[in-house]
Amino acid sequence: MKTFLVALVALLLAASPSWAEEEKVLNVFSWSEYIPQEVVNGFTKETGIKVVLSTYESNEAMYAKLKLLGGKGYDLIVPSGYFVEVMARDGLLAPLDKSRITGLENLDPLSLDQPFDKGNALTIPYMWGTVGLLVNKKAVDVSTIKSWKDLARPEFKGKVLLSDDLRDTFGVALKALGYSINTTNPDEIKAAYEWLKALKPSVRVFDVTATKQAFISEEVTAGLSWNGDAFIAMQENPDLEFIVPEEGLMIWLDNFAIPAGAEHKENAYKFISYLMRPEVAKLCVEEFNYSTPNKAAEKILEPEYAQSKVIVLDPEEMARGEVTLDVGKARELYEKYWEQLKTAD
Ligand code: SPD
Repeated sequence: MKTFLVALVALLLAASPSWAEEEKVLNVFSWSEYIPQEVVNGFTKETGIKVVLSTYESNEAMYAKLKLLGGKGYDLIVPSGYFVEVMARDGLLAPLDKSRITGLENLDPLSLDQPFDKGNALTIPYMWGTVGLLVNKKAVDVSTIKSWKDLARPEFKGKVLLSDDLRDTFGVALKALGYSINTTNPDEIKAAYEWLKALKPSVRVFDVTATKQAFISEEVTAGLSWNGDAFIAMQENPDLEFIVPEEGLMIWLDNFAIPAGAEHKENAYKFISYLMRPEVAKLCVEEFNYSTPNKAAEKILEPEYAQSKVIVLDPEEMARGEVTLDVGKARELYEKYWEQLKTAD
């Protein structure tokens, strides 16, 4: 009888995560160059939870992998807002128990309750940023660069960098043509494809992994850049300038989410809470130079970051910008043209 009771208690403990202490592991699947190693180490030191950090380079790649794994295999992911709805529709995200997360009061209320996740039922904002034009002053008089259309200028022929991020690159073409970056109109999407195809002889590379290096080494002289990469590249090469085109910047918001099949949800809540601390969010900004929705962190940034218009955007520029949103079924059309563009001569 005694043996039976011991076995029963052991079985119940193993079956119920609220009774049993979770295994001290957290499997994080994040964009590369996004969560500082110092932050990961600090979290492990404090909690004893080992973080296994795997990285991806695009929402599309992260989504394809999660779908393949049926929402299992990872405990925390960082989708951009425009992919949250896609993943929620597929049942890939777990509802959040926000009572398990501390520090949410540090977040800018403007970053919460976004259209892609009303009430933050599934996501908590991590970082946000922009896509702008990065140009080398040695190639051109930068005061004459005003528009996304200027990427087609002859001075940049063979030296243009386009992002290997589908929505960012289509966004540029749509903006150049005067359309919304979130259009679902097939004619406008086709026109954007044609615009990009015509630009292709000028394009040196489609890239997201080595963008900074390509600009710093001057392998490219103009192109798209996320603000964080632009900040770092400009520090290394003072001939580079980040330009806000007259059509406005593209804006994205990346968020923490817990996959539906996550096995270490408690650890994920602990990690999110750790990242909500102002001094930790500050480290993230100062290492990767994106913008933070953490208002308490923004207040304690070192002056070189706090005063940078690349990191802390002017409210006017923000208002002129356009946020990348889910385009529903039209995503398939974008993906079809994207494949054609990459393979076109
Ligand atoms: N190095 C991390 C960059 C994260 C960028 N995420 C947003 C992409 C928007 N298309």
